Amino acid sequence: MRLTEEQLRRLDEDGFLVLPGVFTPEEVELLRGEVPGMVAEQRPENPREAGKSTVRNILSLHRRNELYRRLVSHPRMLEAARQILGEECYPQQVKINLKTGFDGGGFEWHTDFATHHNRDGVPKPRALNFHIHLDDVTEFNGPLMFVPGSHKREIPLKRSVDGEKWELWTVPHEAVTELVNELGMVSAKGPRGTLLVFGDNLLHVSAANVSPYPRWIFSVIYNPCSNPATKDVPEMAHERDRRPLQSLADDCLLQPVLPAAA
Ligand SMILES: O=C(O)CCC(=O)C(=O)O
Repeated sequence: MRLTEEQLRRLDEDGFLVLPGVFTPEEVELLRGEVPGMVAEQRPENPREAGKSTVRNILSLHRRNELYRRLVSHPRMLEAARQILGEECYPQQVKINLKTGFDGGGFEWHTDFATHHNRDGVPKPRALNFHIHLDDVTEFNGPLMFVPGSHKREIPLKRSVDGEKWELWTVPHEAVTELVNELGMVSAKGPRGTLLVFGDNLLHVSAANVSPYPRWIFSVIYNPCSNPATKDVPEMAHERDRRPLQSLADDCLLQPVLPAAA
């Protein structure tokens, strides 16, 4: 998928895009069908909500599941990422944030680059976050909220922890207040199949899910091959295979998944 000039202009100006209907109901159903089996697995790539047994996110999906391996190379995301970046990229991190009804915690105010740089040693804020709504995301189940234009500002940081133990660099509330007063906030709502694209320096947040409804969002972070991590972090946090991704066919999710050869 190629973005229009207008979409590229909005991404540059606002720092994000919300594109409904990029993935079809049939594709989303297939992707959703793979989730319960992965959530049930007991493995370090399924970190829990702080102090709870509820799984917060499921990571390294492209290494665990054939459909998600295809999804990271889907042309509706990968070609748009290459168009924006102007170069080849690798999937830095691949996950679903489950934000389970009643139990799913929020994500503090942050920019992704702060963590990518300080924790992973990524040199430049060039990575792009592509999200797909696997549930209808409404005002009730904890949508992401963006501060448009914040990616062009200098933002102070502090080190904190997300979920059980993940390092997350957040933004002090005084700085958030100033930026939100000036630039406002946009809530990234949209039905299943909506695609969000946002850059590494965009200030964002999401609240806890106090509704009964889950809020599954798939996320792949595409980082240019010329901008790899320089620190040694677990593979589920930052992919070690930094070879360029190759696009698959547009109908790749609809093709049968054959049983692995014995
Ligand atoms: O899933 C969420 O609510 C937040 C995700 C997020 O902050 C991120 O992907 O950087």
